[in-house]
Amino acid sequence: MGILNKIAGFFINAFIFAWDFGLFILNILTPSLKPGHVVPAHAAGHNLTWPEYVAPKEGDSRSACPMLNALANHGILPRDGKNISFKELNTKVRQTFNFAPSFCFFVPKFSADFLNRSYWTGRFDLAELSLHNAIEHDASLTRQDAALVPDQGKPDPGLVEDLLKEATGKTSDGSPLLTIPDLSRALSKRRIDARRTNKAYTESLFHNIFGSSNSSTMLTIFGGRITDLTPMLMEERFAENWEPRVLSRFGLTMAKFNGTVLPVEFGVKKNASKN
Ligand code: HEM
Ligand SMILES: *[C@@H]1O[C@H](CO)[C@@H](O)[C@H](O)[C@H]1NC(C)=O
Ligand SMILES: *[C@@H]1O[C@H](CO)[C@@H](O)[C@H](O)[C@H]1NC(C)=O
Ligand SMILES: *[C@@H]1O[C@H](CO)[C@@H](O)[C@H](O)[C@H]1NC(C)=O
Ligand SMILES: *[C@@H]1O[C@H](CO)[C@@H](O)[C@H](O)[C@H]1NC(C)=O
Ligand SMILES: CC(=O)N[C@H]1CO[C@H](CO)[C@@H](O)[C@@H]1O
Ligand SMILES: CC(=O)N[C@H]1CO[C@H](CO)[C@@H](O)[C@@H]1O
Repeated sequence: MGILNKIAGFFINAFIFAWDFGLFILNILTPSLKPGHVVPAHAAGHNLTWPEYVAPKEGDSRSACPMLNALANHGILPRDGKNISFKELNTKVRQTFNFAPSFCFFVPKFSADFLNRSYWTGRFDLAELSLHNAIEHDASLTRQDAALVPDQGKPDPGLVEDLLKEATGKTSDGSPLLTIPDLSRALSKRRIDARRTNKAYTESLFHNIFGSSNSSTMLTIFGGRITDLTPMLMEERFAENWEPRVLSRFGLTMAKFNGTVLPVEFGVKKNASKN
């Protein structure tokens, strides 16, 4: 990457983090959205009704990300998972999951960069996002490592089952709930197991933090609810009447999200050093 690109990158990131922090403050100052009204009018999923789910067909493109695959399975992104613009990814993730616009720009921009494409004009197929050690990394919760299972586009039902049965919490209506310690425990088990079974296993602080971030969305956007996570992780399908559990008017900011991610990652470390 040229020096000018590096300088531009620095300013773009500084701008995104300042923007994100501004939204974090606005969320504190403004009233939350009402349950049942999180997905905006004119977006798929508004009024708790999602477009039809169709399981992926032979030849469709799918990624290592359960939530993005669900967008394609419901036709919110193209059903074949192909020829998607980075800008479209930004919009659809914001409308569907109530992530803040700062986050929804940051991750697709990061993806365009690692695919050497322009965020503004570039297009991609979902499977391309699974480039190993870009975002995709070893010891995921729903996929075997890429060295063992090269097709990262499908969940591994055994791994998903292991994760869901870690849930020790209860919602007020008594249904099972995944908690921060549950997620830390699941991640440390996966890291130990992946290190043992995959000769090509790699781990880095960068990917550990991203692993914790990616999985912490199960606690924030999905509120840890096992009844919603089961169809999402097993079939990459929205539960009936699903909506994001984050009610902040400007969506889930990176600044706020860090408050979940760091305790999860810290919990993994503590558990690992005890053993
Ligand atoms: C904005 C664009 C997004 C991109 C480019 C993206 C990309 C990815 C990729 C490449 C992975 C695989 C990482 C691994 O190896 O485990 C992943 C995992 C994951 N993503 Fe996304 N993602 C995006 C948005 C989202 C959203 C909006 C959510 C939740 C609402 C989400 C939730 C997750 C979860 C829970 C995992 C972990 C799955 C596992 O551990 O097996 N992602 N994502
Ligand atoms: C929202 O959905 C319910 C049933 O799911 C329906 O009765 C109602 O008319 C819908 N409201 C709007 C504004 O579309
Ligand atoms: C991808 O989409 C763009 C914009 O709609 C279109 O111009 C292009 O022909 C498409 N490419 C393929 C391979 O379908
Ligand atoms: C992007 O470009 C870099 C530097 O030229 C290269 O090392 C890398 O393999 C390219 N990545 C992709 C996904 O093509
Ligand atoms: C969130 O944490 C990550 C890594 O821990 C850091 O790189 C990033 O700047 C933080 N984001 C914000 C908005 O504080
Ligand atoms: C939803 C989420 O937290 N996605 C993260 C997954 O990991 C990538 C990079 O490894 C991050 O940029 C995303 O924020
Ligand atoms: C993977 C791992 O070592 N998990 C352990 C985390 O800590 C709990 C309780 O301290 C153990 O029961 C787990 O086996």
